[in-house]
Amino acid sequence: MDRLPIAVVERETGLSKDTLRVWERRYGFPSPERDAAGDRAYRAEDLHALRLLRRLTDAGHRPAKIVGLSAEQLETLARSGQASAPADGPAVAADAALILLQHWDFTGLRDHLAQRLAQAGLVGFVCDHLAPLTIAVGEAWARGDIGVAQEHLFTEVVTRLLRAHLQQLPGGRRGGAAVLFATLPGEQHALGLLMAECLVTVAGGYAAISLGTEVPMQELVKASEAHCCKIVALSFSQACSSAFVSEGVRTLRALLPPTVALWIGGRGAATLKRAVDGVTVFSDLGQLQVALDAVNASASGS
Ligand code: B12
Repeated sequence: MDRLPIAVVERETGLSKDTLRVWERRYGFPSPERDAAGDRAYRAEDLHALRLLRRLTDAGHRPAKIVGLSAEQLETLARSGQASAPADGPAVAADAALILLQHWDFTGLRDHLAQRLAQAGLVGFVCDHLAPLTIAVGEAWARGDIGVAQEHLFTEVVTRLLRAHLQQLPGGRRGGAAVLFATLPGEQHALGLLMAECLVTVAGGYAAISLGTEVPMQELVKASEAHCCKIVALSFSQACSSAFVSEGVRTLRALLPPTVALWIGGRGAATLKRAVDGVTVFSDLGQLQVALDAVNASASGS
């Protein structure tokens, strides 16, 4: 039978190691075995209940009331959704895009977002509309208002829309400083990275090269050499543990030549406790925009 280390359970459920240990102590669930080294070893079949618990506690249910319920009881609770959630739980976002997604209206969602993009321009759309909407979609998924298929649909619609728009922009490949965009193995979230790529492309003066998600570090290094990259940009979502971010960043930094800058962003990046030489942490897209504006200003001044 499969047994999982605590780090894997943390990544798979979004429940922190501390929460897992506290629940074990207080409520007796989960109750991992110990492996040969004495470390906690969780049953793979407990993941389902733990994911449900994550969703329900995010929706406002108190752990004391629900940790320890069977997976079937948790499923029933999750299915009953808002009816059983406390009245002050997060409201279903009124945003039209979320409503379209909840109704599986793929073309409606595409048209709605395309209209917003046309109105706001790429930077305004990404920073003011898409970034908060993406968070709202994640919250709707965590509450059980939408399923994984709808989350995938959202990602698909947004990715196609932004990629189609990027293709129409004047390409910056020739002469511009090459920036490689990627995530490390284990990080599947790509929308934050794509949003950062949009801002860099619009800023001009850069050649954005997207390698997508889960790129092995050695391959990233090879790609950066092949493209004579000036910058490697990584994204770490909220799903990344601080240990994953810290280890990934430090290892890649050591593999890249010092002449290549390493940019990191996303909510997970903010968990990097100590500054690492040669690594710039962007707390949000606004900070990236400020940095890009500063580079543009000094380039036009010189
Ligand atoms: C879409 C999505 C998915 C898709 C991803 C598809 C894809 N191709 O991208 C799929 C279905 C695969 C998925 C899977 C999972 N997901 Co998910 N997902 C999301 C969602 C809705 C969007 C993710 C995203 O791209 N966010 C982009 C933005 C919003 O992220 P950001 O970190 O805030 O970054 C911002 C800036 O900092 C900046 N930025 C980001 N990167 C960079 C980089 C640079 C260089 C710069 C300058 C700036 C920058 O841009 C962003 C814009 O504001 C989020 C919701 C959320 N809040 O992020 C959940 C979310 C991240 N997922 C979550 C979870 C739990 C998971 C799974 C573990 C679920 C599971 N058990 O299978 C897996 C993990 C997969 C993995 N190993 O990576 C949780 C994490 C909970 C936690 N730990 O706190 C979230 C928060 C949902 C939730 N509310 O519970 N997910």
